[in-house]
This record gives sequence, C-alpha cells and structure tokens, in this order.
Amino acid sequence: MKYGHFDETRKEYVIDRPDTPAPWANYLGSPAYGAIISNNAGGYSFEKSGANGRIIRYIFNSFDQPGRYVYLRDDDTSDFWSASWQPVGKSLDEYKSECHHGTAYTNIMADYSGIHSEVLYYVPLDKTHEVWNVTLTNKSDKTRHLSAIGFCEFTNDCNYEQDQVNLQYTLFISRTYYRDQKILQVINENVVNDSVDGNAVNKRFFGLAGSEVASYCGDKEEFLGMYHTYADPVAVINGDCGNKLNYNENSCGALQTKITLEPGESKTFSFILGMKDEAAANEIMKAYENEKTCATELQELIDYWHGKLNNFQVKTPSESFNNMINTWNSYQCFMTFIWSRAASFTYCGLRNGYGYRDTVQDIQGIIHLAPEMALEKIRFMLSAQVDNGGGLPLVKYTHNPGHEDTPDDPSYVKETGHPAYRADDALWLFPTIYKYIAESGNIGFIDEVVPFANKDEGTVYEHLKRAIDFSMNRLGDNGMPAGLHADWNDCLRLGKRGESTFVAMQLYYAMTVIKYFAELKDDADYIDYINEIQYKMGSTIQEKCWEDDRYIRGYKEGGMVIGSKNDPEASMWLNPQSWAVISGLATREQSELALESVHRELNTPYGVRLMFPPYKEHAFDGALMLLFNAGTKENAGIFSQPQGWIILAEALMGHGNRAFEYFDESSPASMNDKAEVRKLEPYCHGQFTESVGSPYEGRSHVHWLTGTASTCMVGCVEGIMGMRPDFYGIKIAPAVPSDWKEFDITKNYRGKKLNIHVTNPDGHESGCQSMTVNGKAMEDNYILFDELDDVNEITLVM
Ligand code: IFM
Repeated sequence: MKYGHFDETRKEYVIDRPDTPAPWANYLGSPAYGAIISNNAGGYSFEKSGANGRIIRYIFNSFDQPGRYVYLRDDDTSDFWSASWQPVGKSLDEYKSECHHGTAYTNIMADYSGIHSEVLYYVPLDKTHEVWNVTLTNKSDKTRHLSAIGFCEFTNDCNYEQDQVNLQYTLFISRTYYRDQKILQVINENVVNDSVDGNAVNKRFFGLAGSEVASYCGDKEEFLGMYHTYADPVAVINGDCGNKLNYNENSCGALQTKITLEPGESKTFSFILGMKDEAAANEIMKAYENEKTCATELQELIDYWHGKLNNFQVKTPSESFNNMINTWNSYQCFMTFIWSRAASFTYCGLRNGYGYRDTVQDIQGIIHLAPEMALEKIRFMLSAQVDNGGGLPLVKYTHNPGHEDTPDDPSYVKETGHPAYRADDALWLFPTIYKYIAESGNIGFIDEVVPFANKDEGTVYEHLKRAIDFSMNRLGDNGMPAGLHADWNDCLRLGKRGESTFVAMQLYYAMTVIKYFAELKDDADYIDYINEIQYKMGSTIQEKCWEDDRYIRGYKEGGMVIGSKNDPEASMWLNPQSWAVISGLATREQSELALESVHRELNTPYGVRLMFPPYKEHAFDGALMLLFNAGTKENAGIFSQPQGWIILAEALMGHGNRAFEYFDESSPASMNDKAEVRKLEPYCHGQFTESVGSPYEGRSHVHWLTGTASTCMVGCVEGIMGMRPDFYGIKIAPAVPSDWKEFDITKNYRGKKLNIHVTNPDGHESGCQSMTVNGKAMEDNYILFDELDDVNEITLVM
C-alpha cells in the first residue's frame, strides 16, 4: 500500500493519503528553534532543548496530537474541518489532501467543500520563530463566508515532564493576555529578577498577520469545551473563540479570522509562534504584514538546502537510489548531524549531550556535501577527547573544552549516567577525519591544535596518536582492545577485559589511517611502530577470531568465545564480517567466505540481521539484548546502521549486485509501496526493522535521528557510486548492479565540478575498462586533483 510519492524535481515527498500508518514527520528549523511536524500537523516546538525549552504540547506515543492546527469553518452552514486532515478527520471520500514535506518546510494542502487551503509551515533560516502561512482559495461558484482559526496548545512549563506530571505546580503558573493581534502567554509572571529558585519568566506569543482577528481564546478548556476533543472544539463549532483568557490551568493560543471569498478568489495570512516577549513579538510580526515575506523566506530555505544537496547528485536506473541519495538520505544526514538525538517523535528531548560515537559517525554523512560544516563539528568532537585518548561517552551540551571532568571522575558519571569509557568512541575519529581531509584537501588540518576535553592541547595528529594509545594501553588477555563498558553495540557487555573483534578491526583500520598521516609528516619512527603493532594486532585477530567462514564477535572477560559457529544462539554476527573487509584485515578469500556467510545466515527481505539466532535461553551474562523480543533491535533485529557497512563492504569487494541488493532491501524508498508493512516514513531511515521471529517482520522504528543516515550514505556514495577521494585526487570505482547500462554523477570536489558519465556495455558489477577526463585518456580510474579544470567531463567505461 502506498500513501505518497517522491517529487524529485522539487525535492519533496508528497503524501496524498493522510491516513498514514504512523505520523510521517519533517524537521523544521534547528535545535535553536526546532519544530517537528507530521503530515497531519501534529508535533511540537522548542527553543534549545526539546525537554527543557518546550513551547507547544505533544503527547508522545499516542495519536499524533496536538499540533499546529488551522480549523476552517463555513460560517453560512456551520460545517467545519481542518486544513490538515486531522484533527477534525473528515471522511476521505469528501476530503482530499496533499502534504508536501520539503527541505525544512512542510506544505499541507486540502480540498473540501469547494475550498482549497494551503498551510506552509517553516522556521525561517537562522530565526527563532515559526510561521504557518495560510492561503485559502474559493474553488466553488458562490461567495463563501469562512472562519479560519489557528490553534496551538502551549505547555505550562518549558520542561515537558513538569508540564505533564507536576500538575499541583504547573497548573498555577501560567496566564495569557490578548493584545494587538496576539495571544501572549506568561509563565511565572511575578518573578521580577528573572529567576526565583531556578524558575525563569517565560513568554510566548501566537499572533496573526495579514488578516484581522475576529475573536481569540487563551484558555485551552474554554477553546475545546468539556468533553470535547481537538476534533470538535466548541469554539470552532460556535464559530467564535469567545475572547476568554486563562489565569491558571492551561494556556493556548487561538485566533479566529473571518474571510469572505468570491469565486476564484484567494486570501493569505500567517500565524506566527515563538518564545518571545511582547516587544520582540511585535518586531517579528511586522515583517509578515508584507505579503512577500513568506515567499522570500521559503526561497531562502530552498536555496540553502538545495545548494548543499546539489553538491552531489546522481541519475541512475533506480528511482529509489536517486531519491535517497539526491535528497532524502542526504537531508536526513544533515538532520542527524544538526539535531544529533535531540528531539523526534521517539526522542522526547531529555538527552543532555552528544553521544561521542554517534556524533563522530554522523559527520561522515555530510562530508561530501558540506565539508566546512563537518570541519567545525570534527574540531568540537576532538575537543571532547580526553588527554588519555579516549572519547567522552557523552559530550554535554555545555561542553567546555579543557575543563571537563571525565569518566574517571565520579562527578562525570553522576551527571551523565555513563559509568566508564567505551572501547570504540575515539576510534570513529579515524574514518571521519580521513574522509574529511580527502574530500576537502585540507591537509594542514592535522597540524591544527585542538584542546583536549579535560586539560592540555595537541595537534589533530597528536589527538589521533593518543586514540591509538588509548586502545593499546587497554588490551585484554588475547592482546586485542579491551571491551571496557561496551563497543558500538550498547547491549554487548563483554566485561572490562573482554575483547571485541569489531573494535580490534576498527583499531587495525585506525592504524592504517594514521600511517597515511605519519607519511605526510615524515614520522618514520612512528610508522615503524605502527607497522609493528598493526602486524601483531592483525595476526592476533586472525588467530583468535577467524573461524572457518566467519569472524567471531569477541571474547567475554574470562575467555568465553562470543559468536562461535557452534553456539546454539548468536552464532553469526554481522559487524565483524563487514568490518573485516572495511578495515582491510581479511584476505580476499576470507572476505568472500565471510560475506557469503552473511548472505546465507543473516539476510532477509528487509535487510541483514545484526546477528542470528536471537538470544533466548543461552545468553551470556552481559548480553543485554536479551531484554528485547526476538527479531527486535540488537536481538537479531535488522539494525539499520550496519546496513551501510555491509553495503560498503560488498562494494569494496566489487560486488555491485550484492551491494545494491542490501541497499534495496533496507532503503526506505524501496518500501514506498509497502508502507503498511514498514509503517515508518518511506523517506527516512529508522533505527531498526523487526525481523524473523516478530509477527511484524518488516516494521521499522525510531525514525529520523539514527546513525543509519550516515552509514548508508557512505555505503552508497563511497561504496556503490565509488567516490573515493584521497589526499591528492579521487578514484572513481563504482560497484553497481550488472544490469545498469549507464548512470551519471555530478559532484563538487573541492570547488571543481565533476560531471561523470558511466557506461557499462558488458554488464559488469565493478571495474574500469577505460576513463577519460575532458577527452584525455587516463591510465586507470584515478584523477589527480591538480589535473582537474573548473568543470570536468569524465567518462568511465566499466
Ligand atoms: O551504537 C549504538 C548507538 O550509539 C546508540 N544506539 C544503538 C547503537 C547500537 O547499539
């Protein structure tokens, strides 16, 4: 079943059936002013923190209500509906709608009883308020007398939990005023000096520009009426908001305007919402008296986002691939990069910092689109590396480089809840920094001095050396990096001296990367040292972790093998197989065997399982995935993030068919026609998909903010499209389905435009027969940066 389609030209996803199997959301603004909106206008807004800066209410895990509602009413017949299908929910026989989720805007269009409505929701670029720009058009042949009523439900406390739970307090601290086309809400009004016992005065506004307010309401119960719901507020039924304000209990903003429309006529006006005092609100509102403001602001958003996305575009035979790479996977990468795990319909905003590994990985997804943004975040994450080389598991939003406490300090553990270092955190810096420098050519970055989190400072090169030291100083009994608190898999507690094959492979790869940097720096002694320890590490992994046709998952403290072929449960694990290839550790023969085992034992129609069989009766002490139902999350679910790694691994091996098979199984866009199975938005990755063992195989969860965005992006761009820049140039090594006859890539590479046309006359999966750059035949599929013109026509024959 399908509820919408991709509009590639406008870079929009268009939902034409509003009764989607889950709220399908979009992200507006940034955490400075964040607004999450569903296709039925459900969602919430906040300043700075989803949990502590909440402006409007949203009830999680419920019916996608309330939200940013515009009620419409025919004042001649008293019939009413909403500009989004919900909350009124008219019969879909009579009510038609389209929700266009675009890049940082959402436009909800509806047609009902001869009235066409459009509500464009957005947060203007770099601003901290939101706009609901409404246009009503009379498509009927008679004069229509309408009311439009904008409604939002304010929280009574910026902290969303207090607002919901501490009612003996929060019901008695808020009141509203009406002045000059606006509802003004004030919280803790009597606090004069900004703060009493930690309570600060909070002021919000909800205003109308471009049309006269006919009536208003600032009291939720007055607006809805007892025993009414958002579907049938008495104010809407009566066609009059009653001019009531609240004093205690619950605030809302509701503004009615009356519109008369002749046949064919349109009128436009805007509701504006924000966390501002009256003076600031007045200033903001003024801009929207000008009819052109919204069009200008929308264009700014489009130019900004499309400008970034256009730095890498593809045209392949797969629409699903094109839609993901050109727009939606890329846009999701920016959202995870900017929002981290701050707020969604699943994350309520309570997180108080950035997860180290997640954030360093998120950066990878945007490097090819916006290396300058990546650089800023890389610096930040390096400044969250402790001087012992380990990453802070959680980097507080208040991060103060050089002055932070660490997992060695009880204060850090108490404040963050993270009891110890994790084995993998700082190792993610290696692929991320390598990719950044290769993409940007900013080789000097390795000499840049960046503070450590707790004290001292060092060059980027020194930071990386210390990351190697961190692992080397904490080896387990077999000589591989100790498990510490956990590795990438939060559920895998191998014990402090347990050992993870995955981390050992990450370390092996990190050693390869640091050698590139050491070569740049002519650091011969260090190269010798790395060669020696890398050889030793590689031999240990091969000796201790290879088992016939797979790599085991690791060793529990005390020596128990995890993920052995003969184990009754969890005998096959995905990540050590993909990373054996990515890290360059496995021989060709081992790689082929391991990847084949993955396909045979872990693959499903919806992607590759994280491991199999699920833990049920044989879990070791520390296998926390046992807490999840079989086929779910880390317990043999299809964890989405590793899909990107297996795509990359297959592509690196030149297995284009397999790489694409894995892309296609796990790509949201490929499930567009099976939305009733996937449930989640068909335009964004989720954290995981339920697998074999679940009665809901194929159902995905935890939308938008997931490391999957970046891993799949890398798997597709570096892997399938084969874009492999290095310090001096770029290799073009696609690995695609053998039935792709041709495809095109346009890429901005350090300011040079690459127009790449690939043909595949003989049906290969990978490989290069010949390549030309601006008509000149190349020796192979590598181009030195210095040989590039500003615009380059590149042809590659596979
Ligand atoms: O790697 C982790 C991530 O940091 C948080 N979500 C779950 C992943 C796998 O356990």
